[in-house]
Parts: sequence; C-alpha cells; structure tokens
Amino acid sequence: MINRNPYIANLKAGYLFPEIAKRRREYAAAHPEAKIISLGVGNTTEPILPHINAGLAEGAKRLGTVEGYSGYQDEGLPELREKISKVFYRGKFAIDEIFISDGAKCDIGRLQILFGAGTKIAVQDPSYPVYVDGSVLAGAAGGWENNGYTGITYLPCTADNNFFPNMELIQPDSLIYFCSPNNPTGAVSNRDQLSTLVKAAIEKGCIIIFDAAYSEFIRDPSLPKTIFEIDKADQCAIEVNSFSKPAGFTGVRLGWSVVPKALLYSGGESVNKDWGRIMGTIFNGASNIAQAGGLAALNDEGLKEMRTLTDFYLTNAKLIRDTLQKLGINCIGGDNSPYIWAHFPGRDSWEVFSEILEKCQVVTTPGAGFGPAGQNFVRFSAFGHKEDVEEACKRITSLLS
Ligand code: PGU
Repeated sequence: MINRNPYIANLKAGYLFPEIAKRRREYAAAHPEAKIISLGVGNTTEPILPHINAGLAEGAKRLGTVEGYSGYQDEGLPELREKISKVFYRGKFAIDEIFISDGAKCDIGRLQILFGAGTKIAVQDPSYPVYVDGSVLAGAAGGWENNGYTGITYLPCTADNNFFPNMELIQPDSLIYFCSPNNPTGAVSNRDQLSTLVKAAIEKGCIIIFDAAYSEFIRDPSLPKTIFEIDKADQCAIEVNSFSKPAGFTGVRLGWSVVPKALLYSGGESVNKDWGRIMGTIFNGASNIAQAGGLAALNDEGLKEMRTLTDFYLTNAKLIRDTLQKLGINCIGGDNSPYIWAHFPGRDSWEVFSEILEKCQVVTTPGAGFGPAGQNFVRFSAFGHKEDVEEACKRITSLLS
C-alpha cells in the first residue's frame, strides 16, 4: 500500500470555510424554520454588471467562429497582461512579468513550489488560512505545537500594534505572506508601514507574497493599492490579485500574479523564469471566456462597473460596522475593505459565532479560525444582498445584547 503524504497528515483541522458551512447545515437541520443569513464566507452575491457580462458573452460567442476560436493560452492573453500592467501598475511591468491565472487562491497554493519544503514561513496573525494550510501541504511547516505549526512564525496583528506586525519577529530568509487590505481584520497598511515591510524583507533576505485581492476596495487615496508602489519592492515581492471580488468573478475564476524580473533567489537565479516554468508545466491557462470578461472589466466602462460593485459592498460594510459600534462592540475594517473585525473581549470566538447563529440566525466567521491572535474576534463579511444585510443588522441590534 502506498503511504499518505505526511504533510497532509500534518494539517490540524479541516479547511475553515467548509467547517463553517457544516455548522450552518447542522443548525439548519435542527431548526428548519430558521431564515439563516450568511455574513460568513467572503463570497460575492451580486450579478455581474452588464458591460463586463457582455465581455464574457462575447468571449463565449467568439469561440463558435473560425476566426475567433482559440485553444490553450498558457500565459494569458497578451492584451490582458498589458492592460493589467497599465491599469494597476502604471505600465511598470512587461507582459512577461504578469501571469494570468484562475484566481489568487490557486496561485497562492502553487507559489510554494518555488521555494519547497523546509522554507521558513512568516504570516500575519490572523491571516487568510490558505497561507498557513498551503505551507503545511508544501512541507514548509511541521506539526502542531503550542497553538501553532512549527516552522511558521506568527506575526501578531492586534489593536496594540495598529494591526501592523513587528518586523523584528521575522527570521532571516523567510517567505512572508502579507495581505492588505487585510483578510480578516480589514486593516489596510499605509505607505510607511509597507516601506518598513519592504526594507525588512530586503535586509533579511526574505521574499514577500503580497495578496492584494481587496485592493479595489481602497477608497482612501493615501493608501497603497499594491506593494509595487513601494520603492525596491520589485526586488523582494510577488503580488497576487484577482477579479473575484471587484468584478464578481468568484465563480468565473480569473486572477493574476506579478513576478518581477528583478526578483532573485539567494543564488542569483530568476524567480520569474521558474514561475514561467512551473505555470507552463502544471497550469494550462485561464479560461479564454474569463479573460474576455477581464479585458472588458479593464476598459473605462468596466472600471466604472467595478467601482459600482465595490461601492455596493462597502455600503453593506458601513451598515454592519455602524450596527456593531452602536451596540458598543469595538471593531475595525469596513471602510477600505469588505470585512469587519469585531472584538468580544474574553470570549471564545467559536462560542460567539454560535451565539450569533443561535440568537440571530446570522453566520459569521470565528476569528480563531484565522490564527491564534484571532481569538476573541469574529469576522463579518459585507458580501450579501442589501436586504439580507439590513435584516441581519436588525436582528443583531434587537437580539444581541
Ligand atoms: N486572497 C484573499 C486574501 C482572500 O480573502 C480570498 C478569498 C482569495 C485570495 C481568493 O481569491 P480567488 O481569486 O477567488 O481565488 N477569501 C474568501 C473566500 C474563502 C476562500 O476559501 O477562498 C474568504 O471568505 O476569506
């Protein structure tokens, strides 16, 4: 018999979001009359807006014509890569530094192949669970000890440090996962903070995987939307991003990674070349229909639609934050991000999750699922229909005291 991959055995618990879905199902089975509202997983709910949707439809139509047909497109449409460079990076990157993918999560999982087992990892604590679970699967982390995996340095992000971690905790030669606007805290790092991060990474010989999946929710013009707004970031960072949240492509699947040519390993080899090699080997390109939609999203009309959609979710976020604050619950996020991070001092976060589910029939995400520093917190997601979010807020106001 063949042995199980020991790295899989190292995973302590199931993936967070299916666990929440399971608890929701169990509650629904026991309370068939309950009208449950989900402010749990960050899954988009609103229809794709007409111009972007027409781009997708056009893409599908073209496949039915001899002139318009296309097959494998390993690295992504050159026009899309060029447009991404222009729209998000002021044309700073050549098209062979931009790799189109089927989403940020998929790239986050694959990127670990560049570094391999035994790589030292640093993550913001709390953080999007894929960074930690992906590291465990890649053998970059060991077993579970003292509330965390060995081989992973958890960088606490708390109210005491304004949700920006202490750079001194980062060990030399680490792979650093960093997310801003942050999931789950909703905190957005400012220019000085990201400059500190880049400086620390360069001094310590680290590489940053910067997850900018929520960049289009930033409204404060002083806040950086990409790590590449910071000088020298191209020497120490890879950025992943996605059309999932701003264009409603969670089910369509389209994202990208920027791997600058200036980024080198300790031996001077090119990370960009290796990423091209890996993608060419285990990925056969993003859907050409999705890419047609992505192109539509990046012209003037499409950009306006993405603004409309992100504004919609930000309005939900404001309502949730205001509702919680009126109840005296301390929270952050929700102004430049679609997540609200609510503090319940001294309370176990799974217990708060259960209380909100039982009293209000509202699903949230318990903070402890995002890392040890998430204990005593609960995440509210602003992805939902307006009437559902309003109803959830009404229930929270009257039932949560
Ligand atoms: N990066 C971050 C920081 C995310 O929060 C999410 C989705 C992704 C990437 C995924 O991007 P794709 O381009 O769609 O792959 N986070 C959601 C959904 C849960 C999940 O398992 O991805 C969330 O609720 O945290």
